[in-house]
Amino acid sequence: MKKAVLEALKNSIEHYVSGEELSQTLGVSRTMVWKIIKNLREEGYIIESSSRKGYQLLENKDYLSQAELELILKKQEWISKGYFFESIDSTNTYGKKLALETLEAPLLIVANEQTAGRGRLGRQWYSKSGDGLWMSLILRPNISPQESFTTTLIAAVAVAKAIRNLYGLEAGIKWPNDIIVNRQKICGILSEMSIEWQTVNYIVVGIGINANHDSFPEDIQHIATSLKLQTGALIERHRLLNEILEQFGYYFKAFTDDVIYEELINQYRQYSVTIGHRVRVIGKEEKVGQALDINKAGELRVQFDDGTVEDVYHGEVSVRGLDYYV
Ligand code: BT5
Repeated sequence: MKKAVLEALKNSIEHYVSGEELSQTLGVSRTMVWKIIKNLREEGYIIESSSRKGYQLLENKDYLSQAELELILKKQEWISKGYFFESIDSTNTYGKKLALETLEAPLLIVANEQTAGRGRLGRQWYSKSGDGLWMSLILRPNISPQESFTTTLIAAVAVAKAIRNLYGLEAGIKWPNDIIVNRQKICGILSEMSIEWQTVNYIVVGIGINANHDSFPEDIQHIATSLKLQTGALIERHRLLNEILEQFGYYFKAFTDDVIYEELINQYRQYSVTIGHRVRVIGKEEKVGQALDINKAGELRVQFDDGTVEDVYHGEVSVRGLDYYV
């Protein structure tokens, strides 16, 4: 019912809808309508009311809620179900738990705050309440573990494209999993998978985007930025979420469609701020060279200064750009 009221308010955004009309079209009492409006306000929606004219939802605000998620999923039919949390430890951790309970997929998890957001290799992900878009998708593509990097490619291209489309910023991809704007990190991606009998059982793709942060903790302030800091405007996270899912849904076909896969990898190359640049590869030893390309498995081809050429696997190394991002 909450979704229906929200939908009705959104359909006549910035115009009043009378309580009478809402109660008649939805078949509930006016008191019930009032209770739902009260509840939506508690979730952060700015709804004006007038005893004569009814209710109106104000545009250009940043909304995230379960009802909002359901409205988005009406448009994103490729996702089976969505879960919204005001606060959670980590959407990826929850995703892994959920993947053990149900075979349904794709599923979407979104949180307003993470209390134990995770990066790769046990690193922390700063996930303050209300400021970011913290989300995970549970996917069950029928692929081998070797093909799993495609999910990270899809997520990276989807986020970079969404940021370019909505805000006109030149979002770039730092191999393998960071999205950067003006040389600073605006988004990180964490893909985790479960393998059984040499096939992928499920993949949880976590995406964290800094949206409305005005500042960051001292230890990351030199590397992190947010969409608000870059655009100077409030970011409507529900719009951003919808655009990312729109792009993700398109490239999700890359698992089964070779043409889309080619398109995906070419788009990744085009957005890459690593390919064509000097890099320091930090594995068992540290080596410096020139990043040449990525291959179909998502490995980075590097020509080291000693003349050797190697395909570097993302799980094993850290890469620092020497003439670009830190
Ligand atoms: C990542 O790891 O960049 C992956 C981050 C994935 C976060 C999402 S949020 C939804 C889902 N649920 C989770 O629990 N995680 C995923 P990595 O490449 O290891 O980078 C981590 C490093 O980035 C840290 O060590 C910090 O230096 C830096 N960092 C931490 N928080 C940041 C932030 N909010 N913005 C920019 N940089 C940050």
